[in-house]
Amino acid sequence: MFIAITREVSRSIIHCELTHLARSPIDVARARSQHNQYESALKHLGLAVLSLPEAPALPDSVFVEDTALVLDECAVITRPGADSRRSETEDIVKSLAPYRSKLFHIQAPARVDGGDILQVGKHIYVGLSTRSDTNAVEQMQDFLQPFGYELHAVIVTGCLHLKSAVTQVAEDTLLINPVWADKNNFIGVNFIEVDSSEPYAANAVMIGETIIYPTAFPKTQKRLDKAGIPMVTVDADELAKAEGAVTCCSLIFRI
Ligand code: CIR
Repeated sequence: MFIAITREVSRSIIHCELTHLARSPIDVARARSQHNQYESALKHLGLAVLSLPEAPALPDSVFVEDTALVLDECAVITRPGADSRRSETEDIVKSLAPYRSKLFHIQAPARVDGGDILQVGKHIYVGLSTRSDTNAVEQMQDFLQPFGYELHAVIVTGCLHLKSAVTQVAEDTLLINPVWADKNNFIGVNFIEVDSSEPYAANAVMIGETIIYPTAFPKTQKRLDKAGIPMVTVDADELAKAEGAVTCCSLIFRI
């Protein structure tokens, strides 16, 4: 059985961090409604959803993915790259404690956001972005090597996180924007490229054989349909104004 940890959209999301996007007004009620739709999609796909209460003082706290990497054997609590997001991990540590007895913590001054961590089987790819650094990759390598994981640093350019550029959409297939991350980094996989007019289209949440995918990218969606990837679509454009995509809004793991 799988569980998804989510967190209600903060009323202060209008003060979110932005790196590659210009600030535009965010309708909190609409963002919450889209977030509910996302949680419903998770439940529809058979996940238990542990929905944490809103954190009014933490604008970006809906993006729980950035706070941890949860594997079958253990979890790594990140040290988010943006100062304003550091304390988001506190409630996540408490929420994960019942599910994982072994929690590793990234130590300062290393920084890493979960959005930069892509697990494909025993390969763990970590984006070197404005939020994540090689020190964090080295720490994760030390934590996770004993469990048989292999860490790979991947240079990311033009977007916030590695998972803005590439995510897994089938056991052996990655959805990628090759302008933001080089395909040569990834071992033993096939690729579906995003339509070049939809650069933000590479972010999908894979649950079993199905993906949760935003409605905003019809051309790339056609490519996924053609490849036979089953999907549930959600509207996520209000959350996208905060530079968040669909993977960002949950921490999914086996219980
Ligand atoms: C930030 O800049 O940190 C947030 N506004 C967006 C984080 C999105 N998270 C993700 O892609 N994993």
